[in-house]
Amino acid sequence: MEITRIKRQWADGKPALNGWLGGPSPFNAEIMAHSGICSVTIDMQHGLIDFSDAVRMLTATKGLDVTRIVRVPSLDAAIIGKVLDAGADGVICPLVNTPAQAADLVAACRYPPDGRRSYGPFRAGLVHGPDYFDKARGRSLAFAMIETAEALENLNAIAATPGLDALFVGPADLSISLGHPPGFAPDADVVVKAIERIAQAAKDAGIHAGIFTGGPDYARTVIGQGYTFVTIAKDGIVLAAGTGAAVAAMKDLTD
Ligand code: 3PY
Ligand code: MG
Repeated sequence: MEITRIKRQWADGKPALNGWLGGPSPFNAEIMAHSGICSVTIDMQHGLIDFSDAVRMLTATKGLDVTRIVRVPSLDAAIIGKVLDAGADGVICPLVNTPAQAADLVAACRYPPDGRRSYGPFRAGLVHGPDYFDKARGRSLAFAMIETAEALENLNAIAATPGLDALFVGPADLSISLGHPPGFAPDADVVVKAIERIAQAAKDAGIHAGIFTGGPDYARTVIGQGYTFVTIAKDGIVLAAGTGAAVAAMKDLTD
């Protein structure tokens, strides 16, 4: 699998569906990776996941045709390098607010001369092959999260960052930054317009636009706006909803 599944979807002109993992569970990662989803994102920012958990989650999905992304806790070249060395196919970086930060993100993801990533692909070299150095540029995806009013002011300059693959919207942070309650299917006009603008800015810059959604309904709306990487399921939400529905279906016997 030299070309990641996300890139194959994109090459076919189709959106990539992403599953989100916040729990530190290799087995849940494996279950999600078997679901037919195109990619999984291991969330080290708000998830309960540290680096050792992330490594175990990456190894649990080995050999499956699913792209493995890690959302790092912050814009920090050290952790970005570590998750790529551990075999991640890409990085989502929160709170990228300026073109300088976007350039730092790309630099952390790319080996010289394209960036400043240090060489030492301990596990990536094992699973992606001894020619990983040559393949890394084609494999590793860099997503810059647009989730503040400041990022919106700098939107076109961020999108134009050489080497950046995609913008990724955090609708909850974007909403609160614009003065509205957090949510994963925002309906405040200013937020809706901003989300449309972000898709357009990505398109104008020739890169992709991704977003976290609460589920398929809103995902369809944003795909219609041009989003090509769409989180449609999250471990905690799916588990709670599925269990809650089963409990509700038994209510006549239990209440
Ligand atoms: C947000 O909505 O702010 C996010 O970061 C989603 O993960
Ligand atoms: Mg956020």
